[in-house]
Amino acid sequence: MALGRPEHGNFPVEPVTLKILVAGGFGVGKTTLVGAISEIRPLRTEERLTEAGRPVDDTSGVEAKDTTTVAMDFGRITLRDDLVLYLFGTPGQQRFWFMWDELSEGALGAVVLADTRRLEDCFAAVDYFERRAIPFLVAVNCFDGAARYPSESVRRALDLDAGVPVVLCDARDRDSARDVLIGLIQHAMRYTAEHRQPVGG
Ligand SMILES: Nc1nc2c(ncn2[C@@H]2O[C@H](COP(=O)(O)OP(=O)(O)OP(=O)(O)O)[C@@H](O)[C@H]2O)c(=O)[nH]1
Ligand SMILES: [Mg+2]
Repeated sequence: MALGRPEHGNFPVEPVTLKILVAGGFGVGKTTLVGAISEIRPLRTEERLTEAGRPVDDTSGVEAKDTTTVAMDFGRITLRDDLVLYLFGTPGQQRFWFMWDELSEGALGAVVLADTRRLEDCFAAVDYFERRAIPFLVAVNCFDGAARYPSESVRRALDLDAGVPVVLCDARDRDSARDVLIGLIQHAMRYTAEHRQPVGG
C-alpha cells in the first residue's frame, strides 16, 4: 500500500524571512520606527551625542535627541507563522555609512524616512537605493510643528520616479509604522515583477 504524502502541517516549516531597511537622514526617526513596530525589544546601538559632535550633529528640530545610532537597529515582526520580517535601521550620520552596504545585502526593500523641515537629508538615501535598484518608498515622518506638504510636492522636491510611493506616517505609532511596511512590501513585489529579467533574456 502506497503511503500518502504526509500532511504539510505535521512538519515544522522554516519561515520565509524578509529583510527590510529603514534609512534616512540624521534624527529622522528610524530608531523610533523600528522600536514602535518590533515585537521583540529591538537591538539598538545608541551612543550619546556629545559636545564634541555638536558641529556635525545637527539636532535642529529634534533638540530632545541625546543619542544617535552608530551601527544599526534591529527588530523583528512575525506576519504569519511562515513569514517573518527583519527590520534593520541604518545609522543616519554620514560617518557611519560604511555600514549601509553590509545592511542592504539581500534586502527586499527600504523605507526612506524623511522630515519635511530638512528634506535634503534624505537625498543621499534616495540616491543610494536608486543606484542599486533596491525598491524603496519615502515615508514622511510628520513631526509636531512641521509643515504638512502634499505627497506630490515631496515627490517633486526629491525628483522621485512616478512609481515610488510617498506616504505620511508617525514613526512613534505602531499602526502607522505597520502601514508603511505593508506599503513597502506591496511596492517591492510590484517592482520585482516589473524588473524581472525574462528567462534566457
Ligand atoms: N514629535 C515627534 N518626535 C519624533 C518622531 N519620531 C521621532 N521623534 C523624536 O525624534 C528624535 C529622533 O529620533 P530617532 O528615532 O533617534 O532618530 P534616528 O533617525 O534613529 O536618528 P539617528 O540614528 O541618530 O540618525 C527622538 O527624540 C524621537 O523621540 C515623531 O514622529 N514626532
Ligand atoms: Mg537611530
